Amino acid sequence: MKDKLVIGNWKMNGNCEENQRLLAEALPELAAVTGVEVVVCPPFPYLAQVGAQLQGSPVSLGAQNVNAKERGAFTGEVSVPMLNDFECRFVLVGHSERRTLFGETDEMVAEKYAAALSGGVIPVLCVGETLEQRRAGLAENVIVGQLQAVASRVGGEAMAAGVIAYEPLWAIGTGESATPEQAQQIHGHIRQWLAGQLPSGTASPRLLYGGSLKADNAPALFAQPDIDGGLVGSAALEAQSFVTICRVAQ
Ligand code: G2H
Repeated sequence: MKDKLVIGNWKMNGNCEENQRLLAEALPELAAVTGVEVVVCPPFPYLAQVGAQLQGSPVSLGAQNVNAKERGAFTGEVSVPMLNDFECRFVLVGHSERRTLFGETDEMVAEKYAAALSGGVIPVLCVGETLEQRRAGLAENVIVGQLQAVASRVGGEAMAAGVIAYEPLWAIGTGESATPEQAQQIHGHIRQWLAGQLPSGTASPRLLYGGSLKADNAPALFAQPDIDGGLVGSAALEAQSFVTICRVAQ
């Protein structure tokens, strides 16, 4: 069985001093966490700083976004080869903030997923429904549509090489996480969909829950059979909260 995976998504937070302090407090404690792969995703300008501080620790570096093109006239964008230069092991693709605030479509997300995979960076595909979609009984359809868009681009089998993060939009940054039952229901559905894509015997990718994941709700969420870890936002900015979440995943 694959290790659990906990990813801290710092979003547009931190500065040189805060990053240094956060990691100085968290890393010694994270060194004692076993059976859990831990990743932090700082903003682009801090990849070098954070990468240097992670040297010799078991924590990996990730990025929050990437452009699907390798190079060229794309002002303000960052490519997969650039992430390789900083030894980013993971990259988030299709986070709901990218989709809703920056107009990323399913097709763009699929291109990013494909580019990351072919460049050797593990894509963490974020999917999730709005509250309106959930109320209309469309949550599962929306999520399968988001997954299908990527599978159509890279082939169903390539879904095994990434990670999937279920983040219901109504739970993101609201302090209101999905209940363990709600999360498990969607995770179970995703697992079933994956089984239809992957050749039998292929290990399923890890399925993370994200959306107001905190030290106090992590135990019940991580106890669900199809939740293999978490994508943590605001709680990843506080060393003890993040360490506790990683410990709970053990
Ligand atoms: C969802 C999550 C991390 P938060 O966006 O990706 O953030 O834990 O603050 O809801």
